Amino acid sequence: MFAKKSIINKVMELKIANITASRQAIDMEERYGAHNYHPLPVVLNRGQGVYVWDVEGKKYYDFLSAYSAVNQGHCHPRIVEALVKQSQTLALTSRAFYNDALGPYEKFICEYFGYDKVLPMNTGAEAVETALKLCRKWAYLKKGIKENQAKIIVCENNFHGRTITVISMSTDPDAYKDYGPYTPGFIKIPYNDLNALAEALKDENVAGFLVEPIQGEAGVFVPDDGYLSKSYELCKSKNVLFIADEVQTGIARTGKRLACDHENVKPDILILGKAISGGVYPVSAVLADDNIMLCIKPGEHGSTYGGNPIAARVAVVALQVVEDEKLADNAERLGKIFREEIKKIDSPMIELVRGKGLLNAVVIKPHNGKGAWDVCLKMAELGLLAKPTHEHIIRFAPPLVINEEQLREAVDIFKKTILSF
Ligand code: IF1
Repeated sequence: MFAKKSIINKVMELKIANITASRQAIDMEERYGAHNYHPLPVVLNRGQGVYVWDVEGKKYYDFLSAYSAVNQGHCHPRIVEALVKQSQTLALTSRAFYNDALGPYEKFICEYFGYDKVLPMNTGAEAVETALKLCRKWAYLKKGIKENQAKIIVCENNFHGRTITVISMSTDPDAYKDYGPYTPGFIKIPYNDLNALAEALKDENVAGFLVEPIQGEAGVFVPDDGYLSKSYELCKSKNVLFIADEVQTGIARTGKRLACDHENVKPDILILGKAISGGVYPVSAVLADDNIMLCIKPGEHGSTYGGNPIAARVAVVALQVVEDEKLADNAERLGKIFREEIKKIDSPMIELVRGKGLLNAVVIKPHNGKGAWDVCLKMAELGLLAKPTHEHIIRFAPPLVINEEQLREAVDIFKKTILSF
């Protein structure tokens, strides 16, 4: 009897201790960390494949994948091995010298996506900034637009990162308010509107059109079929560069290697980030052919970490894993099942489900005073992590290594949650 009692006490002690551990971690972030996020009250300490665990040892399905940076699954062994091996050999040289990892990576990624050259950076926002600079350079050196007159068309409700120039393109007050003055030279048009694009392209000073093939942050807005290919044609007819931000939609997320592949569009400038490294290291890249890329000369752009040996080795393996494990096909197949199963749930809380591959979102209609945030809290309790964007939209984006059984179990958790309100 005594033994049993002490075991129960031990378990209780452990549980309280661990809850304290969560509380401690949250309080520490609250006290010492900037308050630029409002996370779900979950403290994670382990990730493997489609699963993450919290400090209480509770296991969750991760349906955010660090905003599509962990497409290959958490801590993929082959990618981690590349990270560890290179970090114990040569971590950073700066580009003042050559290193033996960058060339092979550049060759690999250029052949993988079919471009002459790559400019390696670290974060998605840096890659977007690089693409903007490249487009402007090309405008002055090749298109003949007058100095400082180049304009770039962007879409309303875009999300391309958090730097001052990037938020100068934003139409979301949360992203730009009280950060002015803003970088000039951007024309904002409605997304998925070819007439608006054709109208904006009448301006002779337009150098480029920057677009997300699917607007992720806006709430997974999938444009009409043909929008990308027709936009591309319109740009070509006006000698304007088509620039695709595939930071979130790329690397097999939407069921193809790139979201542009659904319409056989080859962007003039391709922007990649996030899952290019499988989530183990910040890696981003800008790809273009020589007539554009060689407009930037030595000393005209760069970054301390851009193209470092660790990023180079990690990215090669992370991209190889996407091919070897056929992640695009898996995303295509399981994405269809996800949307079909969600549509079968009969609930006044589900307005609609939309997406492509395993980049999906469910629009929640508040019910009995409960909304998307409450759904996410309840799903977390039941072992499924997802987060709302723009109040009523929940994005569902699991690692692309998920299998059908795991996907169906996660859908069941969502269903149980919705029907519980
Ligand atoms: C956050 C979401 C937000 C991106 C696209 C460039 C970047 C992103 C299409 C910049 C980054 C991240 C940023 C992160 C949350 C997440 C995100 F859309 F994925 F959900 F914010 F909108 N282009 N998206 O989606 O890449 O500099 O972050 O590496 O800022 O909270 P980054």
